[in-house]
Amino acid sequence: MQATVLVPTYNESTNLEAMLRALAGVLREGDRVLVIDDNSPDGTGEIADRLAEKLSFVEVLHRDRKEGLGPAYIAGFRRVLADGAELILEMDCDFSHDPADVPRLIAAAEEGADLVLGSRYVEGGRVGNWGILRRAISRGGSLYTEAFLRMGVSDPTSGFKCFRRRVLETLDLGAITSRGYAFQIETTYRAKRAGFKVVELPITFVDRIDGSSKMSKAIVLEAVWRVPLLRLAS
Ligand SMILES: Nc1nc2c(ncn2[C@@H]2O[C@H](COP(=O)(O)OP(=O)(O)OP(=O)(O)O)[C@@H](O)[C@H]2O)c(=O)[nH]1
Ligand SMILES: [Mg+2]
Repeated sequence: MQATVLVPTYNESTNLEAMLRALAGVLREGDRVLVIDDNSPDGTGEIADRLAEKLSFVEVLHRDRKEGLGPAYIAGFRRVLADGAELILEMDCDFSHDPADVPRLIAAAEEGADLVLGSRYVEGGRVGNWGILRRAISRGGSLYTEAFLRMGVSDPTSGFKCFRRRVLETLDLGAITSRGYAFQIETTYRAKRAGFKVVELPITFVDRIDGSSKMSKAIVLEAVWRVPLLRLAS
């Protein structure tokens, strides 16, 4: 199945080239990468264009401004669905997600999962070098989400995912308005509710080494108020 990896970027000039080269080493003939850049002030968009000229598996989607991960991914989903992608992956550009895990996510989808989650909190999963506060937010977020949504998912905020095309075709992308962590929770919740098979695979997640975090209080608060409301969503 043809796979396209979506890599959203905002100020990832120090990471992008290394990430694309790492993906080149694990993707198969015909697989593609779409970089979704929100007009990064550090020039990531121009670096992406330059790399796309050299690397034939890379394309770039430029957006005018930063609106959060959710709208960036929705724009990316629409683009790659139109281009015929069969498997659509989400992945951060900061090496928190190991490119070496990409083939395992793809394989699990090819073996029958509709949505594969790279999970820190299933048996065999791990979080490296994160401070106590980030660990607590992430763990607390998972427990909070499970308390309201009862999805049976250990790591609902994970941003390392692989969707089968039919999942994204079925979800009403226009109805998804979450921007941060809530976006990851919402897409998985909607997929589960539509009856799709969700599988979690253990991953080791590490903190970024280069560049700066875009995590904010607003992103956490958005998840806090949105999660209970998801149950009411159409
Ligand atoms: N296009 C786009 N990409 C974004 C936006 N916000 C974050 N990203 C990218 O999404 C990925 C995850 O963002 P991070 O900054 O790592 O956020 P995080 O993983 O929540 O936080 P840290 O791991 O602490 O850095 C990275 O590749 C970012 O560059 C955005 O508004 N638009
Ligand atoms: Mg990150």
